[in-house]
Amino acid sequence: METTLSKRTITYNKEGFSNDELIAIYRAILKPRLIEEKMLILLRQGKISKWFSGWGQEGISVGAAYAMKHEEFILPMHRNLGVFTTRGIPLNRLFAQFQGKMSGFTKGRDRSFHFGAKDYNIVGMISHLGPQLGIADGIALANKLKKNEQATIVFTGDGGASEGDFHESLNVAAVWDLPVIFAIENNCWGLSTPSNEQFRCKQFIDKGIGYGMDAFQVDGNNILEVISTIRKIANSIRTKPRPFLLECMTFRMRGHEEASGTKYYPEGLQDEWVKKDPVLNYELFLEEEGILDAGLKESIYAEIKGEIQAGLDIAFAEGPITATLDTELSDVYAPFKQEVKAPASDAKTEKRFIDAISDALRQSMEKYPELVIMGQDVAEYGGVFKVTEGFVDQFGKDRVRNTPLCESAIVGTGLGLSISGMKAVVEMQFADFVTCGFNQIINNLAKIHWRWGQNADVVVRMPTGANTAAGPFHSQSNEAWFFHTPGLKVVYPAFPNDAKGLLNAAIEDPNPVMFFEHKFLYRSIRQDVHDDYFTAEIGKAGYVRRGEDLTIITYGLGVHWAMEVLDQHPEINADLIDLRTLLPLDTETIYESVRNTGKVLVFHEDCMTGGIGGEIAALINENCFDALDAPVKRIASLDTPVPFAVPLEQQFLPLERFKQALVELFEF
Ligand SMILES: Cc1ncc(C[n+]2csc(CCOP(=O)(O)OP(=O)(O)O)c2C)c(N)n1
Repeated sequence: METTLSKRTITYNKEGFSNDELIAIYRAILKPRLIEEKMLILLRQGKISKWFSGWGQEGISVGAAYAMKHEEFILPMHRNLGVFTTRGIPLNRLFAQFQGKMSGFTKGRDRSFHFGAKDYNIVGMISHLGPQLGIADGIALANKLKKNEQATIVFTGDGGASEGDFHESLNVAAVWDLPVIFAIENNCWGLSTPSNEQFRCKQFIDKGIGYGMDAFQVDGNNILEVISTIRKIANSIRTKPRPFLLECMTFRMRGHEEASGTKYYPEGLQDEWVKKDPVLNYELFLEEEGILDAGLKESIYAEIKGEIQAGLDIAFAEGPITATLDTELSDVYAPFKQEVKAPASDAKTEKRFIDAISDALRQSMEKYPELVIMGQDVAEYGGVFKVTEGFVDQFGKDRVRNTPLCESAIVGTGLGLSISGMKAVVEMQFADFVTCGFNQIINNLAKIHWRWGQNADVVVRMPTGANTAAGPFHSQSNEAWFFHTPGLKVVYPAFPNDAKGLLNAAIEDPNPVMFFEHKFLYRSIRQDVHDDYFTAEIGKAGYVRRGEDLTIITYGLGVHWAMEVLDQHPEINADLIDLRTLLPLDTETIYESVRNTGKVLVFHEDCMTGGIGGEIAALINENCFDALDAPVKRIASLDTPVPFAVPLEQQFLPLERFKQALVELFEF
């Protein structure tokens, strides 16, 4: 790679920049370049793992970080080393991060730039690229609601902009007038794929009009143009919140990552772009202007190289990380010791399941002014199940937000709110639609605390389940998808009082909670529910009935089916356990009961294969084998999608098979 240029090809406008500032910008743009030079050597020596080069794109990273205020959030991508250095991240920690060492930002759990640093107001990416954009919406929403006159900038590549998250996030930002800058680094390639195989529009700014958003294009290699443009946009949106699309034209000089090479680049293309190098052009400009002389240049080089070497010395001196089981396990969740809150009085009112949910939401909204509810049609319409009816009148539209159809962006927005110290409840219109927000839940909400210590204070409400003749896309039981994911909590009440107490508890908990509400129960069951605010313990199962013949372990609608069938069999005295929380699972209660009865039937509405019943059966086998008088029995729905027609759905559901299995186990 070239280290000098004989002729400048970029024209700079230094109006508004003092000479001192121009030199400060020089220091800032030179630093990531010199780090890269060093990294490439270390990579060849096998001393660091993967490296995603930002060589040739420094004008954008550095320019953006330079233009934004320190207290404003930046959400960078994999080529934005310059964001981290310009924000002043200590280099020893950065290098320790690349080496998987303890003093990095993820305790060795994640690599390269996959980390955030709250002290520096940086939220790092996950590998999936696009989800960053939705998080930026949430941070921008928090800024807007707090009226703190802050802007946010989030990056995407031209390839990442093909993801659905790009569309969803820009659309939400436009509809909600969020103060966020979507910076697209258009470096012409996504891995080996050139732009003409990635998108059909001529340029990204053409998309602005489609989103109803202003769009600017800049020469991303011209750092002064980048800074001036971002300053102008940020200044404007701080006081008049709205999003902007900023397309930064540039080129990726090196391979996608160092090992993958650049064979697919047409001959001569890289040579053309060398002439447009953002660092060398700027250096030449300062020299031509008489702002940078040989002595100053030499001392700046020496100073930065010294800083890099000092950082490397510290990072290399640090020993490899020690694996500690306790730390690994305990960091999965944000530390939180639930204090169960009793209601202030004994007053109770008979309520349907749905009213209890509504009650909890209302009282939590009163308790937490920083809580925001988001979902499709949740505002004036009150949600399709009317859970939030009347909420807009009481809490206003800022806090009860109708969303466009975009589950991924909205879950991401919830996370962004949490990063900004707020709380979010996201309503899935039906639990089935969570598939469209799956990535944000599984890869962002669930892992973010373990990765870099940021909690995700988001509750996702999941109206779930069948028995309503609603067909395969409005009936699924999908709790097992989340049960399998460390970092989430999965709550699934069966009674109105539990629903209220557990929903309040879920909102109180700073961790992400998937809250399942069975739609069939919404209006079919009633119970006396405490009027006052209270919480129930997350992670605690309950006995609905006690008996010594056998144990039934179930949750949700299964509890009510089991009660109904037991009523028809007065000769069977069963322990009926309502799990209430699936993750963390109350194994203590399960084992206690199984040891008392010796026979166990695990029963759920979800399909058999890969269902939670399999896990519970395995745990019982491993932990209570000596207490068992019969094989653990599982009863579940058929391994098919959920059918629409009533006779098909009833055959699919497990009730009839449960009746038979219960008697057989009793007689075993
Ligand atoms: C969802 C997803 N699909 C595929 C990949 C693999 N991948 C990583 S980066 C990349 C190309 C990204 O191109 P672009 O967004 O233009 O950014 P650039 O690397 O050019 O800076 C691909 C395909 C991924 N990380 N995530």
